[in-house]
Amino acid sequence: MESLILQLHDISAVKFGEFKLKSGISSPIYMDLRLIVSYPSLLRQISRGLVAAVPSSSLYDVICGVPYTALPIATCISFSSGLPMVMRRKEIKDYGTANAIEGAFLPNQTCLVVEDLVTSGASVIETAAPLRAAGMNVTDAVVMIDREQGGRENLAEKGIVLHSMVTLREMVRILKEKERVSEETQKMVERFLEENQKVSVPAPVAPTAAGVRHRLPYEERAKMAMNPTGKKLFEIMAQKETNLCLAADVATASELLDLADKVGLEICMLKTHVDTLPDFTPDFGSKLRSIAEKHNFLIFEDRKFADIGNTVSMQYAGGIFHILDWADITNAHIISGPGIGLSHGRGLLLLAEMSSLGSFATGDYTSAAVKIAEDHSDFVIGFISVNPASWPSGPGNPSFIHATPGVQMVKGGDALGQQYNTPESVIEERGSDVIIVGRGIINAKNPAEAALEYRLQGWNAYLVSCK
Ligand code: S5P
Repeated sequence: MESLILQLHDISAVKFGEFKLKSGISSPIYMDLRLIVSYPSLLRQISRGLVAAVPSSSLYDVICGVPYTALPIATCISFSSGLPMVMRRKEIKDYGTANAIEGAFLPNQTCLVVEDLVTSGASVIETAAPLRAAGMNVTDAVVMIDREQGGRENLAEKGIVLHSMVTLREMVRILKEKERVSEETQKMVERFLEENQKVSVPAPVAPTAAGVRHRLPYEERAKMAMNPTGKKLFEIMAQKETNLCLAADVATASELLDLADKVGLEICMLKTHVDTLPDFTPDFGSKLRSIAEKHNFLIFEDRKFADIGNTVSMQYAGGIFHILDWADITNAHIISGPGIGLSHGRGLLLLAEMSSLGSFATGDYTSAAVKIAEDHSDFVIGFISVNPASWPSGPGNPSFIHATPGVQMVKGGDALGQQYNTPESVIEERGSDVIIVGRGIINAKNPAEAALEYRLQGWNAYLVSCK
């Protein structure tokens, strides 16, 4: 460590004088670690030191350097440790396929944030946000120099543990010991650190191109919706104060009708998989419709159409289930292109993303769903999405609704790749509008009580995100 600090001093990466920091405070010491790119041996030593500063590098699936100074450091760590790296873009263009996070990663992977220097921790927090929005867990950050000015505490508040190679105080002590700075300078730095123990994190600037928009109230969006069913859904949500959709994946039609009546008050929409009901009879649709009218919710048959337009039209209107007769909303994959041919005056949700592990509905595929929706806004009312805040355009056009499955009170998953996020995360961080909850409600001891709890959580998250 001593030799590293002396080398940093040799290349003038540590300067003494009067400097204005990013956080606005003026400091008697300044570190310019951008210089280290010109000194490969230093870069190597720093990378090794950072790896040694975390409890175990095997705890992480990927690493991400805070742009820009820590990018080469993270690259070196990745190269020497074999840990894959992802990159956070600082600017996101509002077109094309630009992602906030570049590189290959999977949701729920744990990402270690790498930084050169921490004062308030704001830069680490700024980098953790899009990583988290992309579905990764960010629990730790490692930094070369901790200025000990509140960064550790600010990061802890955001659930991030800070590991550091050296503190600023320690660094100055070594420089004094090796007669690189005077006692007077050392004292000045120590006094400055005493007086500036807590530098607060500046208030976040609302993301523009990507990230969560400032959410318009559902009633405003009802006025913008092109499709009458989309409009009605927004109106019901505003009137009933609920953004909860029940995924009524129970074993029989009779159980489903019973459950629909019990939780009807709490929901804006009830989602069915009608082809799973062994006791389906032709009057199922009219029975469900009368419960839907009694409690004022919409019916969404989760049919996930995926064939050519002609076949889909037959599957939609005909067959055993006659979905067109009783469902307000259905959904479709975009795999077969825009000609799915469902234009019978109901509402359609496009599957832009899926909640299951390893889903291929990402990146360009998701962007293509957005394009098709824009071109067919008379019938498309929105998307099944998982993290619209991370899309290049963010959640986009407010007349479209985002409905998100994979919701439970705690993060996790099932044995077959389903992945769960909390109502708060789905609405506030991921920018969605509707939480779709299945087993979280139907497997509860008292589904009506559970539905009430999900409704309150989803609604509170919506109110927070409107502010
Ligand atoms: O990507 C998706 C899309 C859908 S519509 N992931 C999903 O889980 N769904 C549906 O949401 C799924 O078919 C199921 O009906 C519901 C989630 O149920 P849960 O029991 O896991 O909450």
